[in-house]
Amino acid sequence: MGFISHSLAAFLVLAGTTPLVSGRSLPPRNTLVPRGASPGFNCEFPQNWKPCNNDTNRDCWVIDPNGKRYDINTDYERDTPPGIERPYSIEIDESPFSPDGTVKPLAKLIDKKFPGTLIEACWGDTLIVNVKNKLPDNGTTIHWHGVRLLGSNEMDGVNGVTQCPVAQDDSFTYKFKLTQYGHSWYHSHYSTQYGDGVAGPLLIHGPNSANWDYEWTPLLVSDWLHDSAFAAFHNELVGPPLPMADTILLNGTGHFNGSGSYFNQTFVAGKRYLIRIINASVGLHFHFSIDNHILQVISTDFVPIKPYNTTSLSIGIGQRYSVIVEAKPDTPSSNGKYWIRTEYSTACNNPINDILATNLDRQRTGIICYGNSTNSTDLPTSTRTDVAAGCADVPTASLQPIVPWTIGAPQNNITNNTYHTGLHLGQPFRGNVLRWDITDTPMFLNFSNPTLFNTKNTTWDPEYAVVDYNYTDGENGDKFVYMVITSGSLKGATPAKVPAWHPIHLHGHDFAILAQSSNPWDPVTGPNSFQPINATRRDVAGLPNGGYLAIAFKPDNPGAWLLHCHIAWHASSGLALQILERQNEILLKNGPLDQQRAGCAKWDEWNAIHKVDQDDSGI
Ligand SMILES: *[C@@H]1O[C@H](CO)[C@@H](O)[C@H](O)[C@H]1NC(C)=O
Ligand SMILES: *[C@@H]1O[C@H](CO)[C@@H](O)[C@H](O)[C@H]1NC(C)=O
Ligand SMILES: *[C@@H]1O[C@H](CO)[C@@H](O)[C@H](O)[C@H]1NC(C)=O
Ligand SMILES: *[C@@H]1O[C@H](CO)[C@@H](O)[C@H](O)[C@H]1NC(C)=O
Ligand SMILES: *[C@@H]1O[C@H](CO)[C@@H](O)[C@H](O)[C@H]1NC(C)=O
Ligand SMILES: *[C@@H]1O[C@H](CO)[C@@H](O)[C@H](O)[C@H]1NC(C)=O
Ligand SMILES: *[C@@H]1O[C@H](CO)[C@@H](O)[C@H](O)[C@H]1NC(C)=O
Ligand SMILES: *[C@@H]1O[C@H](CO)[C@@H](O)[C@H](O)[C@H]1NC(C)=O
Ligand SMILES: *[C@@H]1O[C@H](CO)[C@@H](O)[C@H](O)[C@H]1NC(C)=O
Ligand SMILES: *[C@@H]1O[C@H](CO)[C@@H](O)[C@H](O)[C@H]1NC(C)=O
Ligand SMILES: *[C@@H]1O[C@H](CO)[C@@H](O)[C@H](O)[C@H]1NC(C)=O
Ligand SMILES: *[C@@H]1O[C@H](CO)[C@@H](O)[C@H](O)[C@H]1NC(C)=O
Ligand SMILES: [Cu+2]
Repeated sequence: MGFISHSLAAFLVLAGTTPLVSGRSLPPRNTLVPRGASPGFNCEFPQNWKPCNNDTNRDCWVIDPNGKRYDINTDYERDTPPGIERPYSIEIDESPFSPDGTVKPLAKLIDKKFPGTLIEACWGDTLIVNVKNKLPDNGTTIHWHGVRLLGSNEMDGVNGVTQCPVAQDDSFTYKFKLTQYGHSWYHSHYSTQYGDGVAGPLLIHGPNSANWDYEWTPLLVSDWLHDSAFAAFHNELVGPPLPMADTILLNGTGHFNGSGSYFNQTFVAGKRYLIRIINASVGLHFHFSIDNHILQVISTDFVPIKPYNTTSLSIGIGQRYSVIVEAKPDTPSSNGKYWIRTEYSTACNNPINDILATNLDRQRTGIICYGNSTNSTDLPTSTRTDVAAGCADVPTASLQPIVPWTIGAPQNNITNNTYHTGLHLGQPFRGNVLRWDITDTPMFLNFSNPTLFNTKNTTWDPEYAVVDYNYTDGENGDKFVYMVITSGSLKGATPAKVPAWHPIHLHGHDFAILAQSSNPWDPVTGPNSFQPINATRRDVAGLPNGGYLAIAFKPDNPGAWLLHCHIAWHASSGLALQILERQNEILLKNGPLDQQRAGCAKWDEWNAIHKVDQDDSGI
């Protein structure tokens, strides 16, 4: 494993140099080479723009010729620095893979790797990613988790909503501007396919709210199944037993039954490391910690926050955190090695009859080595730090955005926009099985008929779970809509739905968390619990078991946007809806969908022969 942070020369700012870009002649531009960037990568700015990010000023990014700063205090929803186009090309293929020493026969990989190729860009750049499908038995799509895609709903990568699945040997080119910075991941939205390996890290360089010396590339923490996720999903419908993870991977490395290996990295005494964590699981909620080290948390999803310190982080599926970890000042005691722990919450994910659950040692996935301890094969002798327990997100009080939203009263009627998630006992749906839902009809999409082909509709197939959000964000872009999502049904109402913990993810927007409560929702008193001031803002938040989650977002992005549980089994079962935002404006902004139409023709042709067996929502 490469020690990226150490192998690169000191941080560089090259003013006024002409970058060598083959086939393009550019005027001289300023460049900034992020310390942990891949070899040859740099951020580019127009001449006369001055990069200002360095070891002692991580909060600054670039200063324009008039002296205007683009920094951690910039409202990036209004101001983005100019960037360049970043072309990438990735290929999705199926092959046996054994990241933990045991072969998974039907692994589906991006560029033959898991995690897939790091896609790296800078704040303000435009990403252009060509995705080729080489899978023998599946279609595919790529979704850009948490990316705003302002005005680019058709690039969201959701089959049945924004496009058809990409057929075998066909490709699709995603193109969109990056107005946010930080890290995330990209993954397939074709049923449970990302659980078989179709996921990779996304890094958008930009400022940070605290200083650090070295940065690591983003780390996917993921559950891993040796069986195919498609087979495992069948258990979600007909189980118990429900789908079960065999092991946990940290940056694609894990161990199982005595084989496999540990992720490892070195720390130099006294240095500060920026570590970027992503929960890329299909079913597990993690508690991340490093024995005897403090995590200084500086971002929630794509949103920079006021730094706060903790000994462990509770991370729901789809959530991301950036943390700065300061290495101990001198050669440490123990044997110079410390465990990185990625323990999963049994409280969030029961019942799991998993040998993982009985053994916390199995949930240690990484090692930090100090100094010459790198040269020994000994395992760490460090002991467990104070690690969070139970099933809950990090309390919102700890997660205060650097640039808060000012959230006024809702323009919608909350009663009309309250949704009850759950499983209707005694009410089987498609396949004569119980399914999770949020609109009383479990989602079930037709791969061949994406919502974006139906934007003239006035009525909708209930299985598309479309909810109409024909609201505006107002002249100043500061008007909000609220949504209340409950776990189980309304207080006292029948028939009851089975409640559970669900990490709720919204596409195309960040949302503010107005309330996140384990009390049952009460429509009369519930709104009194809303706390809109400096509210935590992100794109995934946990819905407490039996409680409610209230969110606010700006309806500023016309399109059809999923809101779904990020437990892949639940989303596939049906726990999803589509927010149809400003229907009249969708196609006007997005153009004729030529690429989608050509892709659908290829898909229909392929599927006419292969006839995929769709037993899930499709997402
Ligand atoms: C460190 O990681 C590398 C790459 O995964 C692996 O080859 C090596 O065995 C690991 N070392 C230890 C001590 O686990
Ligand atoms: C870092 O940037 C600040 C402000 O731009 C500047 O004053 C300082 O000299 C720079 N430090 C280094 C080490 O380049
Ligand atoms: C996807 O591929 C797997 C094999 O890897 C197959 O079992 C499954 O039926 C396929 N599903 C769909 C919906 O294409
Ligand atoms: C994660 O794995 C990738 C691929 O093996 C490697 O390039 C990267 O350096 C690793 N990240 C860290 C922080 O070790
Ligand atoms: C938080 O942790 C950082 C990094 O370890 C440290 O520099 C800082 O002093 C800590 N802050 C508080 C308030 O403990
Ligand atoms: C590890 O061992 C190698 C080869 O023996 C040596 O060159 C290197 O300096 C050692 N590293 C440390 C950190 O002691
Ligand atoms: C590391 O260095 C210390 C002090 O120089 C020495 O006592 C120890 O044996 C070394 N450990 C390894 C694994 O080389
Ligand atoms: C909100 O909608 C509900 C249900 O349609 C209705 O009973 C209620 O009067 C509405 N409230 C307001 C303030 O319009
Ligand atoms: C939503 O609330 C408004 C009034 O607040 C009401 O006129 C409308 O009929 C409600 N819509 C639904 C779908 O209940
Ligand atoms: C759109 O409306 C048409 C005509 O009513 C209907 O056949 C079709 O199913 C609708 N599309 C969706 C996705 O609901
Ligand atoms: C949405 O609202 C606008 C006015 O804000 C109205 O002109 C338009 O007809 C509405 N569209 C739908 C589909 O209801
Ligand atoms: C909200 O955040 C702003 C900006 O950081 C800060 O000035 C203000 O004191 C905070 N207000 C509350 C109530 O925390
Ligand atoms: Cu769920």
